[in-house]
Amino acid sequence: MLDAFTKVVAQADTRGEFVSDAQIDALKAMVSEGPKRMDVVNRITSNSSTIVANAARALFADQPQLIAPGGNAYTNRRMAACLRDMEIILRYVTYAAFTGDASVLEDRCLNGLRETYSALGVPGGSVATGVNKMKEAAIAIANDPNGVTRGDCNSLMSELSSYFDKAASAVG
Ligand code: PEB
Repeated sequence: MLDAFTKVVAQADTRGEFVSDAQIDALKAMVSEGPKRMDVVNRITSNSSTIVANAARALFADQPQLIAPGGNAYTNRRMAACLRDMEIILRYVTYAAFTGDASVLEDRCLNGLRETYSALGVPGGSVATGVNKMKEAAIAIANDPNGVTRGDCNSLMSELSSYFDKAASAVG
């Protein structure tokens, strides 16, 4: 598991180079935007149940066959597993946003997930749809300008989107 700093060091060390000015500038910018990043993580974390529940509801409204007899989320056991999976994915997205690096998400959550789903018969495309719904909800909450000092969060939001996109494309 890496964060934005250890990633730069690991890459520089592999090449036997010093950390470059451009890399230092990028990390400096990340530090100066630290409070925004923490706020984003905090907002998503404290709204995680709502994000998961609403995304799941929207997924089942779009794909009612999942909860019909024979569907992959049919029975309480499978429904619970599905909600749990969405929560796990969201949790790892918040870790990636916190550390500013996707490796924790990739190594500990997405690695092998497609194969797990295909072995279980869980439709990966539907999981990807669920992840996209969580992405919309999470960004709406994280980027809500009400009740906070307004600032430019565009680059943080596109970084956050990229973690959801990675998760969706890992299974979809
Ligand atoms: C991944 N998901 C399931 C299992 C595993 C994961 C390992 C099998 C074991 C179990 O049932 O608990 N676990 C999960 C994960 C990590 C992990 C992400 C990362 C670290 O350790 N069914 C649907 C929807 C979708 C879904 C499309 C969006 O119809 C999910 C939710 N996952 C789902 C279901 C099961 C499952 C298991 C229904 C149970 C499948 C079954 O037993 O038939």
